[in-house]
Amino acid sequence: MMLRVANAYHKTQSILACRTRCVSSTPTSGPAKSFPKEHELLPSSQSPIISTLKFFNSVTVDGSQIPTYRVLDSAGQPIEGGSIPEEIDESMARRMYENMVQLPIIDNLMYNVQRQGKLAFYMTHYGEEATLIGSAAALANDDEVLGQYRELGVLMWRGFTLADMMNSSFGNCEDPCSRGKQMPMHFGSRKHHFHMISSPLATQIPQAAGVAFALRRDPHRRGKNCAVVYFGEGAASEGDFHAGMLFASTLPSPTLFLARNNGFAISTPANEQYYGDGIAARGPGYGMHTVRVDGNDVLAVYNAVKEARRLCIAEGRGVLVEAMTYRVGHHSTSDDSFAYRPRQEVEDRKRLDNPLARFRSFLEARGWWSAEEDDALKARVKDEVLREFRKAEALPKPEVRELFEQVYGGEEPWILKEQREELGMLLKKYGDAWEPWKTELKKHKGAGKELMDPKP
Ligand SMILES: Cc1ncc(C[n+]2csc(CCOP(=O)(O)OP(=O)(O)O)c2C)c(N)n1
Ligand SMILES: [Mg+2]
Repeated sequence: MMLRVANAYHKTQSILACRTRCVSSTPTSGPAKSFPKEHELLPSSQSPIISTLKFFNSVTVDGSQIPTYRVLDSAGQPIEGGSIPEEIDESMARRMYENMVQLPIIDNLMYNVQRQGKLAFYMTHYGEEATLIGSAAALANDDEVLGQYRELGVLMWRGFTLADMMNSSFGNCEDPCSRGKQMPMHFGSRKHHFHMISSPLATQIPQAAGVAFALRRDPHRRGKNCAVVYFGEGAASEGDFHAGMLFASTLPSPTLFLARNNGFAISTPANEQYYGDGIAARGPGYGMHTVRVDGNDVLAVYNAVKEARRLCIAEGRGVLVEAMTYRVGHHSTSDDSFAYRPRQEVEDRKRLDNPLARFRSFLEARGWWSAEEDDALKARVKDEVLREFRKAEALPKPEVRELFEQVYGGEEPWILKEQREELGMLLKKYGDAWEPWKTELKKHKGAGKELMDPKP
């Protein structure tokens, strides 16, 4: 199927289908015939004049739903006309599949250990592997990514290791993201051009438009990079979504908006988040090139994001991709989704439209993968995940002083200096005397001594 990026393509068509008659409605101060042709239209638009009263409520010509772009069918075979990107050769395809397989193995372990009380929090990626890896593979590794919280696969594609991921999840002294200052899943890595995740939903969306604007102003990165913002269909109900879209389309800035429409915002189903045709329908409202893609088809996601990125950078403005997928897991470890959706629905989705199974069939049909390799990969990744988990679990928490460091850029504000001194004083007074603090301090590298007796 041809990849078609729409930008309000019905804008003129359904209206033009009516009998049209152009008149000048622009207030004139002189004879109408002296106005140039474009002034024969409504002020500020090229809209033709019609005499039939007609409302519209769709961005397609015939009022149908926005189509979904696909390359592979649900059995992993290319559909008629489906184009396999040239650069997806055996080694690239295997790399993509291996990255996809890694995610549920990490998820299984982390979900279970959280349940055993070893971790504060975790969010799984089940069902969204193709959206994450297909998009990550289509970007340049130095495009700026602003994620929501379910995009670990994108960061790992760029070289963030299992050890990094585990250390960050435990917030231990090797945590490369925030040294324990952030919640688990709130990754960030300057090295990998992946901005720190924030908990308040959708704040990353206008921030991405701003990051993209800065890219456009930078002579070294203008025309080379874009900012990519991932968000859920639930987050798209926030005002910040609209602010970001408007910013990127009017100022404008090369922002690639990637909506992961996984059907749920915690317990609220997608159809209660919007009344229109999903998130894609909003793109043309902001004058943005838009495409809806099958988010469980890794090759379709790859093609769509690659083309979206090209358009975004070539035109220096926002582009919207809506990836249709399904959140197979619970929202997070704080959720039990069977309280609001039938277990059978999840089982059916896993069986009928499984992104991993689809891509594996594709690989096997080409002789690029085998059952033996699959078993070996899964066993190897499982061992690695467990090994890195055990190492990270055994490491102490960061030195207490680190709580105050790397919070703001530039010079340390006086308020942090005061707070650090106050904490040092309190630790000195109660650190050895009060049992809860005594126990807690022992978990930290240096047991808080560096604050109690700071070096001058
Ligand atoms: C401003 C704000 N409101 C509410 C929340 C609580 N909250 C966290 S995640 C979430 C659902 C988000 O759903 P969606 O954007 O679809 O992402 P998904 O979890 O499906 O990936 C909500 C309501 C929040 N973090 N921030
Ligand atoms: Mg969602």
